[in-house]
Amino acid sequence: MAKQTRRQFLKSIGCAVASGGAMSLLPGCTSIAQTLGAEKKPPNIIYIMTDDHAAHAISCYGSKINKTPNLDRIAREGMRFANCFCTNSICAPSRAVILTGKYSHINGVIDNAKEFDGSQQTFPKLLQKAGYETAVIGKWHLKTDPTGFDYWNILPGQGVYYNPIMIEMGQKKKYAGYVTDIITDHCLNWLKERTPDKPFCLMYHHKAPHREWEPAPKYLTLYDDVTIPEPPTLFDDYSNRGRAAKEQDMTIEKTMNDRDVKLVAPKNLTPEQKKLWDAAYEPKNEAFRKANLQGKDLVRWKYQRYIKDYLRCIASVDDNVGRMLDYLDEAGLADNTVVIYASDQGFYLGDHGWFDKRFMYEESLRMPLLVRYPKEIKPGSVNNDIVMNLDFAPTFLDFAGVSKPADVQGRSIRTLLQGKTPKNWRKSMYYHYYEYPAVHSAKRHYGVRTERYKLIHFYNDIDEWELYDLQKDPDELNNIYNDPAYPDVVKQLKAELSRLREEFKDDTGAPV
Ligand SMILES: [Ca+2]
Repeated sequence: MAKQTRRQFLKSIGCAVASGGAMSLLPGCTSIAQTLGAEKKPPNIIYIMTDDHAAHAISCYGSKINKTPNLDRIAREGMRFANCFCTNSICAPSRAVILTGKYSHINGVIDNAKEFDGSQQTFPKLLQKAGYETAVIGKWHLKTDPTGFDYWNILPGQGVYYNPIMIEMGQKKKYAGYVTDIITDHCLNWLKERTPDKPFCLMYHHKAPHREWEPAPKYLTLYDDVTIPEPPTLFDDYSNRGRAAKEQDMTIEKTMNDRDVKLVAPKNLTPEQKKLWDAAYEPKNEAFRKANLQGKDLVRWKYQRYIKDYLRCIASVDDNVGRMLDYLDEAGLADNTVVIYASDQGFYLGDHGWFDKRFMYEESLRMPLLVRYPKEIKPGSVNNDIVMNLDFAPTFLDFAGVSKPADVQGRSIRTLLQGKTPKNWRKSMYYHYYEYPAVHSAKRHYGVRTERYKLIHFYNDIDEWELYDLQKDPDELNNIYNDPAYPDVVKQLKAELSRLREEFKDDTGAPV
């Protein structure tokens, strides 16, 4: 009898069943579990991560440009973190921080070019030792094979949206269809096939909505009949900022190319997909239109092409997260599973005229973080404390009942999830970005963000400081580092920056 069918059958006749001489419990049978003293079984963990999904494209974060009903459901049934930040806003580095609970200069992945040393301590390895069954499915992007997982099935590198190849435990296989659906299919299959009596940790990693933002065939024409609102800083001229903001290479105007705006189709489409693609994007007409646009009109056209595709990709993510949540309900797993939704960092959605991430400015520094765990989290709660991707690993260890190794630098947010912020919770966060010179030319910098202020030091080929008062200037348009009203703030923040660099043992980059 197939596993699932057997389980369904067992469920129909009762919850407990003799298995190998021991009682094994079926999901959803908490009363019997409690009778047997099994209530101490640690919760399951499903960590859902997208790639480059900015919080301001999620409706529970106040998005003005899209709706995400299934992501909103996690917030409605759990907690939304309003101030979760990334320590190094780029793909591979953020993933390495999440796995280790350690800053980039400690885990070794300071930029996308570095390989992750899989022999080091990670939270999945520690969960495995504690009896968890672990899996990672979807985008990995750390160059070396995953370690610490009983099962892995990953995209090679960035992967592709259509008809992707995946590497299952070292074996390459090609799948027909759309990547966001396929990754979810694999996750659901793994959940159905796993060892039922072990707690599990599944890292469910989407490729979407990473560049070049290629939608599922069914969403190719979503938003065709609407104009997406433009961000207020789309035509930022970077006055009152330093060289870093002026000299980057990530504008919609200059950097965004024909592939990004879909005047060039991907190579791996089937003839049928190509037909749908051409019909949706009208390459000849749109190329003609683009050629006849200039200045702000051209930026506006490109922004619409970009943002609609970005949001179309998110529509598929939202649908598939809904499939996952429905499965957890059907399988009776919802009560004893911590469900997390996050992205590896934020993203510029035309803000400051940009796409991409990297900078410590708000749109890419901020990460979405939604957590549902009915046993400990009050539905619909919002937390405003400063938390980081550095905290994810210690949080998962906390839920698993594993004590935090001394070298893990983050802090568990479990008490925050329970609605109790410890008195000594952090009041500032430390950031350090390294990938320069490189694509998009975002200069090296580190900095500190408090509830109200942000101080950034750009170094390497420059030596410039920027200070923002986020209360008065939430869009970060006025660098007040040299403003005569703020020398005390600068002094305090520099002291805090030095303290954080010492706490996190970071002596890389220019001195403060
Ligand atoms: Ca990313």
